[in-house]
Amino acid sequence: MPDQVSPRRPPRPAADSAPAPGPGSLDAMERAPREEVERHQLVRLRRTLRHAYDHQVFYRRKCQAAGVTPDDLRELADLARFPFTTKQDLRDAYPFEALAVPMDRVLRVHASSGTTGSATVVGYTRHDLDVWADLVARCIRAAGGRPGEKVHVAYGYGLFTGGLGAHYGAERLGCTVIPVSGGQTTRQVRLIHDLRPDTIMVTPSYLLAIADEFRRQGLDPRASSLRTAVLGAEPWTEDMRAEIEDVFALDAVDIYGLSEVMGPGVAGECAETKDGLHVWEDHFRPEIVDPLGDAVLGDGADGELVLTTLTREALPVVRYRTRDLTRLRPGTARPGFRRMARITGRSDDMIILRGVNLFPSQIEEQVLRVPGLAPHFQLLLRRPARLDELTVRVEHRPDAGPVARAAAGVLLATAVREHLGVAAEVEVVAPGTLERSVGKIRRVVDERPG
Ligand code: DLL
Repeated sequence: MPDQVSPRRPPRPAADSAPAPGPGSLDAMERAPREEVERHQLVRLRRTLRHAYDHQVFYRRKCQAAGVTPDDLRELADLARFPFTTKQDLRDAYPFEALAVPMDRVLRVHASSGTTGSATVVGYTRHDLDVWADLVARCIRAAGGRPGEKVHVAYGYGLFTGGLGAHYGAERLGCTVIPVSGGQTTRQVRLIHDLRPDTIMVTPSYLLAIADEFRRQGLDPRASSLRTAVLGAEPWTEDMRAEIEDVFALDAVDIYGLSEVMGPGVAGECAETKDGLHVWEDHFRPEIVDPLGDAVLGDGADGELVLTTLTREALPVVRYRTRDLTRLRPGTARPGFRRMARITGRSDDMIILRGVNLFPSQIEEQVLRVPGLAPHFQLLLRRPARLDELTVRVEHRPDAGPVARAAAGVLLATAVREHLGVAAEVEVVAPGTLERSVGKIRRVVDERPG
């Protein structure tokens, strides 16, 4: 069955070298200078504030309490005077209270999983679905995908926005979609082998599980047809990018989004620079604020990402507190849009261990730097006596012998202590011991009482 295609494949044409405007070339806003993007933002922001104020009862009440009306927005900086929207606001509006259009204009709903509380429902008009497809198409094209290619979608289909969001974006770009959804890993590998997709859209953790399954079936992932992976929905690191690119011989790029604001496609990374995600600022206005307060921090500062939608009809959100931690930098491959650094984690994923703040992504970085360790790990939090204890349970690579395994455990514990400032127990376990996720991975198992 193995067909040894060379992993070195001819480069695709650059997106902006396409001769005429069309699905394969950059659209006008992707080429626009910063001033033009901001001019659009101001017009669209005024419209959004008016729409939210007039049609979302909860947001109007918040504005009234803060003493502002949409007319108070004269320039973009005035946005800082408006109240935030929180996850709790949307929960309180469950299921449909936050909708700003009559239900008969809502063509689809999605919902967040509700793992950190009750679910929130989001709705889309035809126009919202159109914009969403355009923006995911932008992300796939920025990642290297081109019209006429095949895209394997292994994000879950259903209320989760990953599967259908990726699906319609790939179609919009003019690709052939293979709508597999998550799970049934044996079949994922069979389909990749037989249908020969160019691009895969999946969570990074599940792509690693797919790589394991390739090897289990005696297939070399590097010999697969895949050239691009568009990965998101959970935090991942530069070291993980290097691992995935090496395992599959492809370009792995980041895609970001959240259901409350749209779904995947709020921001996407460009394959030619791989330097963070350009926020599609013709449709979203990002800000960085103090995660513990309300102050807006300048570009370049680390903080919580706050997003305002600029074109959504069914569910406009003004200054939504994402809890995702990142920073903003000027654009590179798309100079009119700012870039966000890859998300280090969510403020609510942060582990506070004996006073030290820690994100699972920081452990991931250390794990991937230790020879002999596989990128499969779990963090166990326990409180056997009065103090919290952290155990990193991590798989060794199949080819690591007993000496390498023992050394790897010691190396990881030392690296975690030296780089992150916490003492952690390390348990090195056999390949395949830890449960694989088929969607978003849960890294932390919290066994502390209460
Ligand atoms: O995860 C949408 C999505 C699907 C994005 C597929 C990308 C690809 P939610 O289920 O609402 O929506 O979860 C949103 O996931 O606030 C982040 O904490 C996290 N997240 C999403 N993309 C990334 C990423 C989708 N590229 C939450 N890096 C967000 C890190 C991400 N975290």
